[in-house]
Amino acid sequence: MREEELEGSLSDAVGSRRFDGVNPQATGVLRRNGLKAWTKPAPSLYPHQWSWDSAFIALGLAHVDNRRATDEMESLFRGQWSTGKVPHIVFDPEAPPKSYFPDAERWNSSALSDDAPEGRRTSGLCQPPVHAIAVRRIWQTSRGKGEERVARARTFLEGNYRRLFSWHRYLATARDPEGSGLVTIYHPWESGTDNSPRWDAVLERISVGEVPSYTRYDLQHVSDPSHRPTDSEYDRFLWLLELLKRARYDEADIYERHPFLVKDVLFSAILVAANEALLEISEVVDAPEEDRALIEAWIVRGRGGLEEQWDPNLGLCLDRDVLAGESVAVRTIAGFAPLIGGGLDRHRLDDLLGTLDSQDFAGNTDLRYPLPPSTSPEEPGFHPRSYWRGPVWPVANWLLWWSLLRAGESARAQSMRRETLEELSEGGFAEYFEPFTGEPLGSVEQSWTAAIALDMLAIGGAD
Ligand code: 2M8
Repeated sequence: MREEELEGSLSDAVGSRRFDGVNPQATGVLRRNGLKAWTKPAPSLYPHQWSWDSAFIALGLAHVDNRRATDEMESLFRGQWSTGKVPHIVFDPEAPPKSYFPDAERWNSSALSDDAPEGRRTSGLCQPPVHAIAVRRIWQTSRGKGEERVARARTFLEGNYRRLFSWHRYLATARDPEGSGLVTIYHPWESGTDNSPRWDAVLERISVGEVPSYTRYDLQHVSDPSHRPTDSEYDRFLWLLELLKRARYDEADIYERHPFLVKDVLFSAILVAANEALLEISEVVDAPEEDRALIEAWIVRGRGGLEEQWDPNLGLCLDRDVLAGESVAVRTIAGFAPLIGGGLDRHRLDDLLGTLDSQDFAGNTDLRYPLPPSTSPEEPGFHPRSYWRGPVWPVANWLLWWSLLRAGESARAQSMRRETLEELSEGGFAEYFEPFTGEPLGSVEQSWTAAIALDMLAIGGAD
């Protein structure tokens, strides 16, 4: 199904009987996590504004409160750097002290870089660019809701188009000096799948230098430390942060000497899908023809880059370790990147669906629900309770569900939607779930889990 048809089903959004209770509960989670103009990713584990969480939150809010959805995005964009980078965290100066580490002081980005925004404290990294997809959803949900609301949405699009364009241009240039179509990340935090075994080999190669002492606060907010990354992973995360600070967050400097440079296929595929959304937004705001030509070229280049990383043996797309000059052969949900990037021929689509349905992922017979674990249970680095090493993440299900819809795979998409909503009905809006038992793990009341449920419910389907 193409995005326009998907949009058609949005307007008749028939809330399904079976999941009647989910909508008010999800709305309640977003209301409780909401601050004045933006929403915390979780009640206490994440007390600041996170980039891709905010985009998913806006996508969900678009169905229940358009004004809050636009505020969410505008508030995040106030943290944008002059290079176009949208930082992965915008810090809340009013967050309780000692509630999250690394904090604004540790990043120290406004003192170290002239590119950092004025009046806002942010991290120095970025995260996958879901934002244009959310902005398009805000536009779509305003349609048919009266002239005033459409006019307000159009003004919002006009006010934010340049920000989105410069964000995507930053990714296509500073993060892809090779012109490969693939985005280079500098840190596992940029991928959003922080402790995934995708990064193990690269991290292993890095010798950790002296890291100023630190205290982790994240472990206070989960029932068991095994849900979160280990201390040794944190030492590596913090060491990479020290190196980025030494480079004063300067892109050229980082590219020259940083030990973690990886072409992230999931990030890159999200950029392709976001560029499709940006192309539609550019038409609404009547952007210059040269912008549109560039966006179209980024889409073609991005899809080409993903195809280059296809691994026929694993039936997945693989990240590329830039410094080692080789692909990272680990089976994780990131391998479905070409499905998210879209525009596939039948042959490649069938390859991916075969892998999705296999014992490696959603076809694994021991699963509580037929939903893909973040890392394949067949991988040596798999861990069913540890964060991005195996648990099922509803937000990842959303990405695959939405991509299946766009690919015209409606039966599979329906199943992904139904099973995700079943899992949430049973386990609540947890951050992630144990794949074999369905036990909720990580934070409770995770905002993006609630947000994707709202989007799935609004787009509807036969349950
Ligand atoms: C997780 O990442 C943060 C660091 O950015 C953390 O663990 O402290 C990831 O799941 C990331 O994808 C997400 O954006 C963030 C907030 O939900 O939490």
